[in-house]
Amino acid sequence: MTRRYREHDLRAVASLDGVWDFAFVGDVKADSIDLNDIHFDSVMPVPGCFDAMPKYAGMRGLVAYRTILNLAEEARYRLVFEAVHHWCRLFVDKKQIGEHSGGFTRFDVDFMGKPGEVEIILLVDNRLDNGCSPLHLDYYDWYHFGGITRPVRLHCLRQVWIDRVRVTTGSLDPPTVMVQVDIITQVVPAESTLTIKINDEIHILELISLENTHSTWEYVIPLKGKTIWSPNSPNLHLLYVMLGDDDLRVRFGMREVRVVGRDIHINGEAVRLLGFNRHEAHPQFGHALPETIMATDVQQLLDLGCNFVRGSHYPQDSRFLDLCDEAGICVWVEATGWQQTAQHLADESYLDAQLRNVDEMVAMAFNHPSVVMWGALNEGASHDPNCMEGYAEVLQRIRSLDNSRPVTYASNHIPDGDLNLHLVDLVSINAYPGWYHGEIDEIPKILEDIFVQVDSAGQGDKPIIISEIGAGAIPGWRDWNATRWTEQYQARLLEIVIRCLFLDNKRVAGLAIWQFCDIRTSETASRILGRPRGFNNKGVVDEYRRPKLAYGVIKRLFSEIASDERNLHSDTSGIGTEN
Ligand code: ADA
Repeated sequence: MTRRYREHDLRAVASLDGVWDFAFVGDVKADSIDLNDIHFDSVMPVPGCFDAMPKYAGMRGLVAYRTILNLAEEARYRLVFEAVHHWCRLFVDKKQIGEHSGGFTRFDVDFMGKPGEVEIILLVDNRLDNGCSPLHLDYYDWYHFGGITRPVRLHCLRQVWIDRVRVTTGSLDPPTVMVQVDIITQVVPAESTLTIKINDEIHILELISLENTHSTWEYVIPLKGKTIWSPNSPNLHLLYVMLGDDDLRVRFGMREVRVVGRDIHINGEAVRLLGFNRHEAHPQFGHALPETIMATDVQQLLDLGCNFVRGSHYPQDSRFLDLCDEAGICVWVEATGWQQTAQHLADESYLDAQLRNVDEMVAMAFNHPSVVMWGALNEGASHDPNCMEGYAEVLQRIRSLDNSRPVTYASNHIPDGDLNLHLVDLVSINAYPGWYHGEIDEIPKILEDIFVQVDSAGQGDKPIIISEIGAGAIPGWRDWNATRWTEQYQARLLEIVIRCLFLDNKRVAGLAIWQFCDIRTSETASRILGRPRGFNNKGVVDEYRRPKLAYGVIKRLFSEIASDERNLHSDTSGIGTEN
């Protein structure tokens, strides 16, 4: 797994990426499987989506992955999976050691190993079955690819190890960070020397006594002279923790994200967030995007003049967030889900899965400075009184894990009475004027009506983000009548939307166009019949990242807005200097 910095110098960590043995087992229950009967007659790349490969395209069922490890010593080993879709059960030498439900999030499983070869088998299930993967449901508007979709690593742990490090900006003036080091020890009491370095300068060096198996050590570290992170100057720093013969390096950026009236402030300055919704999907790779595609996406987002991306509708790959940290692209990271109903939120197993997904989302993305807000419950039934408890529980869970970032959800119930807007720091609205409702010349009026609704709901003092808006365009389809589905219509609609939101009036704090790239949608007839080609065609690039007509329009307009903002700043910065 290629993170953009080395996470460990002392701890032995091996990448298990490569080609594993593979078998498509079929439409059977995992409990009914005898591992000895599995015939591994195929191979599969890891990371990868088996159902994005021609041989298994479109197939759903139970599959099996196998690899052989060669362990050097007797120790506690930790298998770290960045994501498996969407359910898996793990075996070491045919002994079950763990299980995980839900794709898009990191999880780990430990086992005690002895020197020599061990066999790892993963049973993986990509079926859209509430039984084993409540968050992956067939009515969603994206194709749920399956497999070991992100990198896998094998850690060798010592008696005492660093389990997690969190870095939070304390203040910018004077610059300080708060560092929390979670430590686990197999033996108590224990003593160990803890060292914390930032950019190779030692800030903490102390002998610590560990009285409990799990403990968290907190430090406030002054960082005079250290540069801060912002979209225009994405400065990053490396924090290295050493604990006896274990270690962990994390990368962070010092910055503050605040909601101030109707604006979003980063480091005390109002920012206009301009960008897109982005699915992690590609016809050839499914959800298992190689770094090439991630880098291509970031290059194009920057080329378009974006400083913002909403990871719709699930937690994003850490490698993509690394690239956003470096590019200064602000990210809305969102828990997995789509148009949840009261029934979902009242279902204990669903809510448990959603809360666990939130826990894993925050744990994975916590230290990334590019992550400027958390989201969840995309277009859930937030107008239904029966959902209010579920909304409060999910959004409160996020806040309990991180109170340093604003929290929101994308609502498509603003005109018809959203009941949960009091729970968010900023109001996010999904609206499709000129596509699903109204005609293109009615867009300004429809948007204005939505803002009036926000005001009358008593939420007008909060920032507004248009979290989805757009139109479909079949790649390459241009026609003299330029109606819906043509590239001309999409370009024209987005021009009207962007002018209305940012050049004619400046009510909103941000925009995430729906969407960056075309994606395959769910295969159910009810979904696919409304999706030409079986794709959601609202991308401004197609699924292979080839630009449509709208690409050039957006690039021009985002650049116009940026120069407008610069002039505005230079004008205001000039105020008072003329006598
Ligand atoms: C909704 C949903 C998106 C997508 C979009 C569309 O806003 O949040 O995931 O389905 O509609 O294309 O209709």
